[in-house]
Amino acid sequence: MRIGRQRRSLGWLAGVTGAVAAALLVTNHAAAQTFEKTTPWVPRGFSTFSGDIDALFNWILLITCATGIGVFAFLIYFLIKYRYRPGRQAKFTHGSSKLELVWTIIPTLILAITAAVSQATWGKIKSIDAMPDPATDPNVIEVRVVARQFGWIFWYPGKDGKFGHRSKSLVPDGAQQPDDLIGLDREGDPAAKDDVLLNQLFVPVKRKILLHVTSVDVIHSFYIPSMRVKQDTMPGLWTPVWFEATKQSREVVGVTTQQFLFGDRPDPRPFDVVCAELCGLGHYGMRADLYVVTEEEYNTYIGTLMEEQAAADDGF
Ligand SMILES: [Cu+2]
Repeated sequence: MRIGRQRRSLGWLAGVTGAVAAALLVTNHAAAQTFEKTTPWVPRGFSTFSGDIDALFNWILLITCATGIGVFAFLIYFLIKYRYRPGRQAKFTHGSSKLELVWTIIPTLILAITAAVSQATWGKIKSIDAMPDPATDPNVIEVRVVARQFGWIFWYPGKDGKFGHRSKSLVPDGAQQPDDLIGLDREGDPAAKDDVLLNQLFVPVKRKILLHVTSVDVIHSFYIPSMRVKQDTMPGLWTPVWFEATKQSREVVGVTTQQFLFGDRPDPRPFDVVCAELCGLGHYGMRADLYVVTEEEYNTYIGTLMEEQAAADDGF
């Protein structure tokens, strides 16, 4: 009789948990639809793999929400059921092997499915095979990203396609200029002469962009929310990360009234680049802009900068 009542209560709890989780799933989906997103929790994604990441995000969110609701429902149930009552005696139990099996097998299955699903997405983005290779694919654009307290330097290789040499010994005390901050050897290495250093990232739409990220001081995290790209930047290590934007930033974020960048048309507004690792007092302001532009605009703008840099009189 008592067991029967307990089972019914547990059945109820499981039912309520399932219903709340299902309601969450529907609400999540509806909110996403309303804002034309694949998940309502982060900005809209515009890289080739953002949909995969969001699907994974939604799946993990559903599981963790259902688990959280279930755990709290049980907690409240036990709090009420076993509250203090005069004369009630504690009962010793050896536990239940059946119950232990159930709560071991179910999470194992959930974790195994999550691992299998995320492995497929991970492999598509992070595996060696998935990494774009500029040596075999000339369409890949390679840019280096250097993080520092508190800003970003985007380093383009120049017309020769080669990144110049850099040395710690070329970094003066209190360095402020990008060249100094990364210790670029403009005078000693011909490959460095035409390298272009910017504090904004320009890339053409629908091209594979291979970034190598590093830091000159502490650990930062290079994050482009709209591209679903996030990578820790480690001092002394170049870490590859890539993305391919599916839309120009002007199509998504619009344009400004200025005509500074491309002369004949209004400047696009950029996507955000931020630091996602608490890295010091100025962390909040450690951001940059990502302009995703047409192939032609990219070639004109970056090409001009590279030529200007190559022709620049270095003054020595
Ligand atoms: Cu940072």
